[in-house]
Amino acid sequence: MTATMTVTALLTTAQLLLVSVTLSHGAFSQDSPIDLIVLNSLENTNMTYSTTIAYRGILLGAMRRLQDAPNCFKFTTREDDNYGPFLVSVNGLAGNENDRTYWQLLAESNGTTIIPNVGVGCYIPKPGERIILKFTKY
Ligand code: B12
Ligand SMILES: *[C@@H]1O[C@H](CO)[C@@H](O)[C@H](O)[C@H]1NC(C)=O
Ligand SMILES: *[C@@H]1O[C@H](CO)[C@@H](O)[C@H](O)[C@H]1NC(C)=O
Repeated sequence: MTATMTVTALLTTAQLLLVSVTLSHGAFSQDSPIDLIVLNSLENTNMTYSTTIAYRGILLGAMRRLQDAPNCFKFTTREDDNYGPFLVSVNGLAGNENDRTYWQLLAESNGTTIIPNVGVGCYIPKPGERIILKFTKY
């Protein structure tokens, strides 16, 4: 009898914990699909890749997952003391100071394109957003 009550009490506590975790974190969400467009604005070429993003995950995670998958997407970053990873090259093409070229980060949704004010290590794509890595000049 007492044993049964203890078990019931324990179970209830476990269930309460699960409910409170679910409430504070939202449901245990699955990764969502995300499109990544690599655009070379100087040569007018583009490639679209599909990958997944974790619930409120950073863009860098989706890019690493894509790089590890069997396709041709490759990128390199350089660590900046203040702002984290700076996107140096995509698919072998690197920006450089002499030509004043770089990979710009853009995000497009509902036909509107924004320029995020953080880099790939901090940006959290919204569901349904298309991420554009655009090789361009500054
Ligand atoms: C100039 C500049 C650039 C130039 C740098 C190249 C150059 N040779 O000049 C260019 C145009 C390439 C650039 C790009 C971007 N930038 Co910028 N940039 C600046 C700016 C105006 C001055 C930096 C500087 O020269 N400091 C003086 C030198 C002596 O210090 P430094 O440490 O050597 O500076 C280097 C770093 O700042 C680095 N850098 C510049 N921008 C960024 C962005 C990120 C994410 C990283 C990791 C490093 C980095 O490049 C500088 C030169 O080597 C600052 C704002 C400011 N007033 O400080 C924004 C700033 C640093 N940039 C910012 C951003 C968001 C970007 C972009 C992500 C924008 C985008 N959406 O594409 C991209 C980077 C994309 C990528 N490839 O990863 C933000 C970073 C904020 C944050 N918490 O992440 C800042 C603070 C401006 C803002 N919007 O608030 N940027
Ligand atoms: C991508 O390239 C195709 C042709 O290959 C072109 O029709 C399309 O407009 C390009 N998209 C962007 C965003 O530049
Ligand atoms: C895009 O539109 C949908 C539906 O109108 C909306 O729910 C969503 O928040 C919008 N996205 C952005 C980034 O504004």
